[in-house]
Amino acid sequence: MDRLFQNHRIRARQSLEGLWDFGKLRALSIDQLAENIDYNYKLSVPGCWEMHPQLLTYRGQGRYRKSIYIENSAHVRLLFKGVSHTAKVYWDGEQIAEHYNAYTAFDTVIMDVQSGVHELCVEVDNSFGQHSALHLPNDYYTYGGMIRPVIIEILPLQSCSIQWVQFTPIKEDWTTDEEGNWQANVRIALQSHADHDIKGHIQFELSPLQQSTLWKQELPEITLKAGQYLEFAHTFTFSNIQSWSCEHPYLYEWQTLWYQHQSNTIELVDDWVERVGFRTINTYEGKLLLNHQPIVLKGFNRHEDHPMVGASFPIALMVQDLELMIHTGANAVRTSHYPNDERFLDLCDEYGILVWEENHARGLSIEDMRHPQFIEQCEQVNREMVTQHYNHPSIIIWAILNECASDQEEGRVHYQRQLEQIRSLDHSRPLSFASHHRANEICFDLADIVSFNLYPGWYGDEDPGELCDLARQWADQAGGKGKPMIMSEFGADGFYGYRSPNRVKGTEERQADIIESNLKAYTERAYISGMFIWQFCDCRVTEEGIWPMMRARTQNNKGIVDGYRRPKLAYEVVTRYFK
Ligand code: ADA
Repeated sequence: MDRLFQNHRIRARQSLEGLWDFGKLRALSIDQLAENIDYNYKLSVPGCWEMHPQLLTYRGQGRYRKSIYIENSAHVRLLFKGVSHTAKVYWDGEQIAEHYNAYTAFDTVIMDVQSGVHELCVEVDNSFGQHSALHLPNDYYTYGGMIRPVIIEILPLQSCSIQWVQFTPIKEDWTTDEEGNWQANVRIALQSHADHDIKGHIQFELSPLQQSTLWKQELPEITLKAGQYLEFAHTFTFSNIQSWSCEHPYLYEWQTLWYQHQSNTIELVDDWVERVGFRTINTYEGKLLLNHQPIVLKGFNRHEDHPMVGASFPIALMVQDLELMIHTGANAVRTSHYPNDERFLDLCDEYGILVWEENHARGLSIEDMRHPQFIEQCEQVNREMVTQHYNHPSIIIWAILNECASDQEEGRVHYQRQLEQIRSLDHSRPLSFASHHRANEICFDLADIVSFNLYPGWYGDEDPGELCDLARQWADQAGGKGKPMIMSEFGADGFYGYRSPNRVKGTEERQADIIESNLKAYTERAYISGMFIWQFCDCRVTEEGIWPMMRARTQNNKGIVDGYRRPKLAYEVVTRYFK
């Protein structure tokens, strides 16, 4: 399934996980594909096609096919949690949806589906080219396929469905917390699928996990016109609440229920369950405050990549990554450089791991940012990332545009526009971006937290402490004064198993030395609010572009564990500092 808990108990839904037919598509031109396809392969969904022995390096287009049986006529919702990079969805041969970007979800509703067998096809394209501003040859691999879960839902014909629910915990006063008093602002959206007016009411319920309901409230009856979309918001007050923190990641279930009123009956027709946590996150006088207390983030940059599964992680491997991180004493992870699989975020909520989640953009030059679709594609990812992952208490920072052109006026326009866009979608979390522009950075005034990617000891031989103090000065001079500072990347190559007393670059010893000198400097400095090691695990890089020439074994080898999660020497060093 797509979540780690039952996020619907009333709505009928099923995972479309399994073997799908798959055929490569031959491109006749950029927009035209050869029509006749031989479905020569069977591929697992979710999955990356590179895991198939005959498609190990396939970059291009392909079509997936599956037969779907619908028992009774209904509206059908299809939910794709991640198709890499682009998807065109066909139902009985007719195109019904299109989506760009591997790392955010999309859905589509097919109205009035008759009972019987139907054909669902998904055309997937992981090629680079003019259609794509964000997926480029890069220092990580972008796989092909339906890499995250696909879900089918059955929506009753004359009814409405809950579209989304946003839960924002609020605590105005931390001085008198004995009663566990909290508020929450709750926004929801309803969509009628009926062809006439329908009446009903919403009920909200709050329950600690696996326990009976703590609080419930029924809203007054409303009428929805045929096909009407309706959004509304309420603020509620609760007592006896346990707050969510790293040490006690206390989660509640927030249920939203739609009861439909017929002439003499009231029927529970749709539901939406979220797991929520009561916590606040903000910045104050150079500190990052979680529940009003200063916190220092200690963690890793992590690519969703594994030699056995590519970017399509089963839960067991997500748990393994988190356990390895937690064992070092880490309390945070940065989802470099794209929004992550939501099940990983569910796990972070449960484990109390704090998340810096960022949009999908790495190392774009000003020329890349001039791509005609750059604005639209970025804003779409931002909107989908924030609205889809809004309720995760673990996410405490939204970030954008890693190492892009934030040193130029033309680039600044994009930083400003995107940060404003995210603020308009969510004003409850601080914003940041990771910069490598040192003294030339010009966008720190736009963010809430200043963040530096610096590699002392690896790309240069500066002293990490001196460089860090200098970075604080650069930030202060460039509009970042009074803002918390995070070392968002530092690290070094270390080839797993390459050990040598000469400790040359590339040995596990040298990697451990460099990481140690960085960690020593940052943990000693009170003005540092966070540090993210580059990186958790080695990852594959694209064969296109400069990358194979820059990266031995066509991998970024800076993981403190290798691709198979075997710890390098640096792992123990990190454990000493983080613990
Ligand atoms: C960067 C970048 C990472 C990675 C790293 C490195 O600063 O943000 O994606 O490329 O450098 O390994 O050099």
